[in-house]
Amino acid sequence: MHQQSLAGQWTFRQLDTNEWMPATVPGGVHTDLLALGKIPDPFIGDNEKQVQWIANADWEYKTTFKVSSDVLKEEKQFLVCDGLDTLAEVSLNGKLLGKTDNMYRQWTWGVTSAFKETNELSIIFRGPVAYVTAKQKEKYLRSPGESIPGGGHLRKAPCHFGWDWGPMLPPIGVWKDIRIEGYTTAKIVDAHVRQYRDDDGVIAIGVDVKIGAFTLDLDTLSLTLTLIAPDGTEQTLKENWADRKSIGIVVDDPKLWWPNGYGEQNLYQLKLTLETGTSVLDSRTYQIGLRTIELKREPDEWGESFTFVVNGVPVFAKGSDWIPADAFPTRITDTHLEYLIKSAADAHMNMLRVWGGGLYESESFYDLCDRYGLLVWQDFTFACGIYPEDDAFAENVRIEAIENVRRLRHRASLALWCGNNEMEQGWVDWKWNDPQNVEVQNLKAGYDRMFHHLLPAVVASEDPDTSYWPSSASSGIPFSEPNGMQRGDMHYWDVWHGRKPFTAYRTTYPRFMSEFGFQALPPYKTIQTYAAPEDQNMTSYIMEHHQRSGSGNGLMIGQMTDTFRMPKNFESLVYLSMLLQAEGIRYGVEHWRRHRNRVSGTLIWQINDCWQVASWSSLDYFGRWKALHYAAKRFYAPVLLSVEDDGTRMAIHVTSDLTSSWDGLVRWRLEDVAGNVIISDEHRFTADPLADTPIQAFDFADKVNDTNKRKVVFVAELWKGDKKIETSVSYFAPIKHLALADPKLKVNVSLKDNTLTFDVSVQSLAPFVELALDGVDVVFSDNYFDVPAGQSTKVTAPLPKGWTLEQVKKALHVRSLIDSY
Ligand code: BMA
Repeated sequence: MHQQSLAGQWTFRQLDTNEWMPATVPGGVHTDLLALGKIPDPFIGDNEKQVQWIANADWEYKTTFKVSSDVLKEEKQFLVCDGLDTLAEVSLNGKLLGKTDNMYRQWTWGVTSAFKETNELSIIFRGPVAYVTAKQKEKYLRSPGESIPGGGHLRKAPCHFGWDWGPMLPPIGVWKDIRIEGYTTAKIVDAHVRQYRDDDGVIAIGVDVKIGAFTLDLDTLSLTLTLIAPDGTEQTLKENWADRKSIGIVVDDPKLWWPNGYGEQNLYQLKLTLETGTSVLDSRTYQIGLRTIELKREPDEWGESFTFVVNGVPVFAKGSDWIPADAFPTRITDTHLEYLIKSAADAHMNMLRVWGGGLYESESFYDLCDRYGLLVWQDFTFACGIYPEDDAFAENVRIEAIENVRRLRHRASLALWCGNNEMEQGWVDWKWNDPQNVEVQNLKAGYDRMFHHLLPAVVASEDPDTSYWPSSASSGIPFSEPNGMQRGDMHYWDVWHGRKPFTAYRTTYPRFMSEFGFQALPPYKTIQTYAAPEDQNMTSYIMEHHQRSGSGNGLMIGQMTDTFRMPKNFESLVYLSMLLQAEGIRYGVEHWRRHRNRVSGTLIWQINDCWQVASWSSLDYFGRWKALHYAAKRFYAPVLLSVEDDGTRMAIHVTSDLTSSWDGLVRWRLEDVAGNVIISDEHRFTADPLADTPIQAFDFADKVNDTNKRKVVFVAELWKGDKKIETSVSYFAPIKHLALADPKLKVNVSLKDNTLTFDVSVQSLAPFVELALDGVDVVFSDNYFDVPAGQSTKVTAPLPKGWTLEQVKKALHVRSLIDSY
């Protein structure tokens, strides 16, 4: 077989104009126009509004090419488009090959004998907004309020039409690789890699193969399976194709793959080759991990469990929900993806939910999840709206599902297939259902068919080794209490959308919390990229344009004044918004981890952004860590110290995700903000594996009263040997009422082997110490941390490239809570 990529420099024009302009493929109209300086950057200010016409217009992309002799020598040639976004008409040398209507499908056309010396490939793209607007007039489909209506008519990422964190900029273009493939005799049509194990720990890999043959005599075909172990050792097996439809190999000395925090991410490379004699006809490669993943749902005293069990170990899922990392997907580089996924792993996350309003992600994404040990909960790409119910739509989705399940089912990281985002809740809880309306009832029947029959059937036949879940959130029983606490997963939005205080988290005991969140502004450096100085005000037109969740900025301010004092300026407000988010989510996660026998995981809405915006993300569009991401690194630690504070009562807990018991020491003090100790003690303990261990509980009612409660704090420290691992500070009064004094922050910076150490010490309590370097982004080992009176904390960071220690000292900025007012 031979391939020839057609990616690279093309030309494009707005249809029916004569101005052909240079284009990049894969790419899209917006990014091509932007590169030419024809449109302003839609992410800055409100430029988004000026470019709305683009997705209403039609566009044509064109390339001319010669076919390589290697490809031409093959018996058959195919044009393969891995992704066309979305309504495309593809013509080769003036002849229409076909029309497309699904960005998630791969489109292939036989083009044997269609080539000339020089060939012209043209792809016309119809404006997606014009299309859905017309369709919406024919048949109304409910869509999310923050989006261009009618997106559900098109198999295109729902969030492309806008979301409550995303711009309305539907991309258009060739968004994945495009190439000519040539084959002779036969090709591999499908290969299903599966794992088999017996009770003695013997693991075998089996591959079920489907061959597409152009020649009837298949006796000469052979299949070779090569398995390369993590240490590079190879095992090979060659079989005559005529004898078998599958090929299998017993793995010598198997090395298991584990999620982050539970063991190594051992990965095997598997290569499948189809040959005749000595010539290779086709081949495929797969990265796999040896593991079992089971979604355990068993009746218990609270209802039914919802626990991911990996290699027999019940895992508390710690993670986030993932959205597309750029509103223009072809701009996402592998380097940036790795940075984001490594950031997730660095914060001790072990699961990402690829949310249904976005994409089936790229191969690079899943490669990275495999390597960093992040389990993937994969939604099918449907979210928050109503979709057509006709047969043609269902068939389009069926093919899309088969293709994507086949593409991803071998992945070590793949933990779950899920039907959609929040659509069952829509039908049950959000008044979508209207029993009187026949049209609506047909659409509901369409939902039932799609998510309770069609998609589970695809998963059962194409990937029987992975569980299917109908919707997030769901109880697993169709249309029955989809967002309850007895069974299934839960999305909890009473905090934020429902305006409840963070303490409401402690009233919920989900079996698995797959979404909950609170917004923050992005870091000030990021705001500066979209808001001019005169717009840097929370309720300015531009700041509200970069806020898509209703009155979100007001919500942040409301909750901010419950917790903190009025900030003295805009930069302080940005800092407080990030602290508020970090505090709120910490409060929830610590509670749910303390109840890990009942709650089996928490996924924070959301880890990333697709442009610069106020949102629930912990990493902003540029990947900058908000205070929440640093907090996640602490509250998702394998051994968590937490204090359940309730008035004058303080209960110390240690929650462990380790598989063996852990000996440690807790030191605690009741002291004032200046460090005068009222009472202190220490306690040795053994934390049980995979459990919460209550350590000690106190009621300080006799020591803390209305006169001193704004000065007294409870400090708990977690120690292992002579190493202080974590410090937790709890309060008896709202933080805004604390009688803080200037902490006299001192930072000593030193450098060794390209690692900077910041030794932060204080005289009196400094909550939420923030370190920052002017002019450069660095990820510190910790940030936005508390330093109790008289204490010091060491934080490290890599030395920025080309920087000296002196430069770092000059560029360093430090602040703590008292500096915000
Ligand atoms: C959930 C998500 C998203 C949304 C988020 C915040 O509903 O599934 O649709 O962005 O809440 O509102």
